[in-house]
Amino acid sequence: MIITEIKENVGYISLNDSSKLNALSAEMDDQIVACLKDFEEKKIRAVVLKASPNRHNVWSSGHDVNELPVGHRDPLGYFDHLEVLLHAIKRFPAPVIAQVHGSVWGGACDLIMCCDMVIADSTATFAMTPTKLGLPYNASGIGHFLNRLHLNNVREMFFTAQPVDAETAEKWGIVNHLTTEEELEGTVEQIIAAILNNSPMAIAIIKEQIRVLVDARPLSPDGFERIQGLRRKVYDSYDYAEGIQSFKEKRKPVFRGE
Ligand code: YXS
Repeated sequence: MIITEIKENVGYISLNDSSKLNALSAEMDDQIVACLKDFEEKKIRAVVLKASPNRHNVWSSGHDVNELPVGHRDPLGYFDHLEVLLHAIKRFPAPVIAQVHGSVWGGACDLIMCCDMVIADSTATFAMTPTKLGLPYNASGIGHFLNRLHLNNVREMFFTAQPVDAETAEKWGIVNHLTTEEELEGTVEQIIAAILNNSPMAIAIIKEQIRVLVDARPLSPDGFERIQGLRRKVYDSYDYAEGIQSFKEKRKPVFRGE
């Protein structure tokens, strides 16, 4: 599912499941989480998350749709394997840098948003797809986008589910640096070289402070319960079942708004 490597205190993780275009299956999520635990024990100073090239030029096709519950169960609960992976990335005590070549879809977009930095080349696109499946994204996931992008751009990504091209992604702030395909690796290595010059303890603490500060959103109990109730309405809906079914049948969904 993944290829891992350690070179001079830097850990490299390559998504490597070309059969489903690096879909973030539970197995792949768990392997990345286990690798991060190993990297932490080895006091790795930076992690690069990238994808092995595939014929479809897809970095990751997002959550494995075949593993999504077909209704009547929260599809993105706190302990869903993908959510556990996102927590692990946010809490890893060193910078996690996404190196992106190719298209990024759905839950993989959220994964990118949880990385500390994103370096992408001109082939990169980013699509946020829950509405394509009639799926109620979760509050923490939407928060990852709100922490990074202007509100109007967050709405455009979620409401259109259209891929955002590399140049727009840089303009919107999804990407730290946009490079040519040839410059991608070199640019990532330059960022890492600068990181390795600095105190790993100070970096780890400042990363955790940033996480605590950006995740600190006041939410009333009524607000929490309203969000959960609205999400249940969606994952219990005809539209969600139709979204999943249409993907599996490789046809365009016909939504009813109920
Ligand atoms: O038909 P076979 O068996 O060869 O399998 C096909 C696809 O079914 C499979 N595949 C996936 N399997 C599980 N989960 C996926 N996310 C997924 N994506 C693809 O990979 C094989 C090759 O795909 P194919 O023939 O469509 O390749 P293509 O080059 O024509 O198109 C590549 C994509 C990525 C444009 C296309 O596969 C696609 O649109 N995939 C779905 C992207 C997407 O909507 N992902 C979001 C998943 S749901 C999620 O992440 C969150 C829950 S949410 O939606 O809330 O964000």
